[in-house]
Amino acid sequence: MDRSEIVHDNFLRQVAARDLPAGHAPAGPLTAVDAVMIYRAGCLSRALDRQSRALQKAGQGFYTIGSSGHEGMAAVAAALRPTDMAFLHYRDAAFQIARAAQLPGQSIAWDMLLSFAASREDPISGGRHKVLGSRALNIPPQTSTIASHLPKAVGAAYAVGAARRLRPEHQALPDDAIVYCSFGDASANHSTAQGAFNTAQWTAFQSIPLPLLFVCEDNGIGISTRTPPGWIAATFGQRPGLKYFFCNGLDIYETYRVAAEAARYVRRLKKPAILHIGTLRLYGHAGADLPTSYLPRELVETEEANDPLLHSVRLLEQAGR
Ligand SMILES: Cc1ncc(C[n+]2csc(CCOP(=O)(O)OP(=O)(O)O)c2C)c(N)n1
Ligand SMILES: [Mg+2]
Repeated sequence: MDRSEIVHDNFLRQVAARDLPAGHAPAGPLTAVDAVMIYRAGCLSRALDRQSRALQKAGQGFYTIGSSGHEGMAAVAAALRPTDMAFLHYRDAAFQIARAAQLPGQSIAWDMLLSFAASREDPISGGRHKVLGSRALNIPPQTSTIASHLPKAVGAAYAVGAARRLRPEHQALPDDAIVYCSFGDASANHSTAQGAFNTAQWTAFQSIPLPLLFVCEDNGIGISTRTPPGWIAATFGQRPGLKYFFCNGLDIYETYRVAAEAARYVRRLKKPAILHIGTLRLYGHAGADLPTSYLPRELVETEEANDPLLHSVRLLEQAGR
């Protein structure tokens, strides 16, 4: 059976039986309204992943790399402003959906489905490819060429300070905007990514403003190659000029709290930071691959048992929502 069906069946059965994975109690500044919005964004993201597979089977969709396991990114979006330009990892559907909830008049599910179907009416790619992105939401569209968006994000963050110094030119973002840039744990090793981190650090080291929040979505794997345990914390924990934060991406309360703290740091000091988010990847890399062919079945099942949506149901219930 397809792992996406297994995850879906587990979700329905476990929610009905209140058989939910254990974890910390909800804590922090996340409001009830935002907690529910974040959960709903995660549910829509999950439904779109399932729909992309159905569309592919029907010959109507062409892209199945999904966001399942990364639903906690909705909590990061909630901690930012829609004017904070966001360069997104391809698993950030929940981020985009949550950001759409911050602006009136958005039809985000429809727009994303047009993209899945490679429709020429897709407002962001015109049908060229399935991409995340939205002009209204300040999400420039990216390809899935890993790490290619990191140098662009560094440039955009530099431009926030440059626009202030060179009035009245090029003032595309508010003076107190920050730039957000997410990527996967394997992408972090790419030389293009390394060049972007170094440029950000080199700039910050000289106290040149660079309000940039990097986010590493660490699901422990890149396609079928596992990241050595502890690598992301080890490599990012002590970089000069790049402050390190960590949160558990399965906990929307913790993710919101730490993302808000990291965003506040970047916004106030106009210095770059990196938020390392512990997450997991459900259903393999894309529709075409079978994770149990390259990972031990027990590991796949342990991750499925930690479905972030199940954690969110528990957290919302514990918070009395
Ligand atoms: C420049 C480039 N090289 C290789 C690939 C093929 N590729 C697609 S996804 C991926 C691994 C990404 O892993 P990670 O950054 O951990 O993100 P995840 O899919 O786990 O969220 C690779 C190597 C690519 N898309 N772009
Ligand atoms: Mg990964």
